[in-house]
Amino acid sequence: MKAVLFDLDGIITDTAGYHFLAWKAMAKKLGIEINNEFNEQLKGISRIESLELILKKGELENKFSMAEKEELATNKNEEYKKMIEQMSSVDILPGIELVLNELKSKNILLGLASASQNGPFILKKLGLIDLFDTIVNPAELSAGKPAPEIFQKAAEQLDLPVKECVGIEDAAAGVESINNASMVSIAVGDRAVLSAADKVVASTNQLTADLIKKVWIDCSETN
Ligand code: B16
Ligand code: MG
Repeated sequence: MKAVLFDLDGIITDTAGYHFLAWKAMAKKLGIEINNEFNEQLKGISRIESLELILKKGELENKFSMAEKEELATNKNEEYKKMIEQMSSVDILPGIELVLNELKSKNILLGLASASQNGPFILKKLGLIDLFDTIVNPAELSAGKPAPEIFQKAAEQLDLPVKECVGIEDAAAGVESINNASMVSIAVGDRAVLSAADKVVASTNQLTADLIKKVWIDCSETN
């Protein structure tokens, strides 16, 4: 194992609540109500795909031009950015700073494979950006999660074969993306939702360098 590729939202920090508040306010202006349960579907997918789902819920999917949709998405992002401006290292999820440093001390490369275009901004706010060897720019991808491209791109940017990497995710679409890239996958969250992963743990503080390496070894032996 030469690298570990991390998802951001739901693994390194929890921005889902802020995304939800910003989308909820935008949806309300259009007369669409969204709840927490609906928000689950927005995890891991891109900004524009999230907007499409919200418009579909309000049966407004054919009411806006592409330029108008871009404007709605940009407005949501401006609201979201005001919310995440306050983030700091206290917003790092349990055990994450420890495991990043542990992996780093073992000379394992670290990559960010997040659908969020705010990824570098958030990593700076959390004080973690210097630990990362590479960050995939999601704006350059032709297909988001569950397509394998984002995890393949992270491996490519590190000049490593996918077999030397482990991907870590909290969303079903993200686990599918890792698996589609033929990488070892570790998921954090509900086993029922994330059963496609090679290993599922309940909380980020169960992610240790030893556990990640063990999952990689076990999977490499069986393949
Ligand atoms: P932005 P991840 C994803 O991040 C979020 O889970 C998802 O809800 C969001 O729509 C997406 O980033 C895009 O975010 O609007 O900031 O570009 O889980 O892939 O780290
Ligand atoms: Mg996520």
